[in-house]
Amino acid sequence: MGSEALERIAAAGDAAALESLRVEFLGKQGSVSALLKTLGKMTPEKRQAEGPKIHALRESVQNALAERKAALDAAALEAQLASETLDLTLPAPETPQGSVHPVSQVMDELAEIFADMGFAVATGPEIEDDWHNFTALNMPESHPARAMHDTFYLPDEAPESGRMVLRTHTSPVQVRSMKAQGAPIRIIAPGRVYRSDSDATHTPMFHQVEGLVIDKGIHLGHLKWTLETFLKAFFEREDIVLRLRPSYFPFTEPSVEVDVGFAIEDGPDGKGRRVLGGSGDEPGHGWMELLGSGMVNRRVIEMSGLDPDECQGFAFGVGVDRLAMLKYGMDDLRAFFDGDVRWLKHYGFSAFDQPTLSAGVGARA
Ligand code: 2NL
Repeated sequence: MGSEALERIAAAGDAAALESLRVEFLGKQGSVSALLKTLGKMTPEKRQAEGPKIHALRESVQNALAERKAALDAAALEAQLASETLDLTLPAPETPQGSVHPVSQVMDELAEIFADMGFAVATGPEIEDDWHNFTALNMPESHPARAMHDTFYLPDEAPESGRMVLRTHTSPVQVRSMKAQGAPIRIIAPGRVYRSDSDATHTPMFHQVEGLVIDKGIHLGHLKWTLETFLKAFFEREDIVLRLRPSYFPFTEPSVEVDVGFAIEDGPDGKGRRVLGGSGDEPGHGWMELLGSGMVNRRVIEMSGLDPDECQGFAFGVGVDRLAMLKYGMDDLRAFFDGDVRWLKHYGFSAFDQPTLSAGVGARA
């Protein structure tokens, strides 16, 4: 049986054939295994005579299998090398390119503009406790403004530490900054916020940036200058005109809504387009509501551990997605979160886009 087995192993055409031979000879039911089992039933004399031959047979079959496997592997590698040629003169295959998302781009621009005015970027948790998201902002349990926030509440697992929510604004980040660092403060808090709201102009997750300044003697004039300087730098136009309207937020007093003047210009499709700039009071112009702001309510300063007779401040909040739409001309908010790369390309975002405001605030004429 020995030489026939070795010949068949040497002739095995591929790895599968070789494996079935291994099973045939050395497997549990294999013929060589069967021979080995007969040793147990032999007389000691016979075993002494037959044992070495049977063991030698097993060894030669094992060696033949290993040898054939090495030869087949080498042949396979040889064939692969022969078939794979590399033409270094061909152009490299195109790799799919991602892009900077407009929301990221705008957040980078905001950080750069406000950095020029001495603001740091602050971040905080998106899952907040009820106190930081509402109570510290002068919105106690029964406050009607809470209902306006369409809050996502988390399952009430530890009621003693208060309900947890997906933050409805980035204000809690600023509350945490006031508590942690005290006055003076100059920060912006950009990030994701969540409200249970979904239609053409509202997504349940959206992006907000809030700003907070706390120091001695801060007044509405500082607020107006800061917002005007920011909007001129962001929209890259010197003719941005602001209109401040009295409003109400529980966390600011007084509260002001900020409108920006716009003109109607002919778009590429012949339709009228709103273009920010100029006074909204001119004929054919109008005012667009852009952001909310105000002087930080003294109750909020107090609850954040500061003395409202020592320091004052202003705060503002604006939607980042909306800023992106106004600057880059997208008209449907929902497309922001569809993840379609063609949409990014359509609006001209490339992987190598950088914030374009490196000239700095006030560097333009
Ligand atoms: C809006 C209005 C606003 C604030 C946000 C704020 C934060 C603290 C204290 C006081 Cl810690 N105020 N934030 C103030 C006024 C308006 O957002 O309509 N945003 C889209």
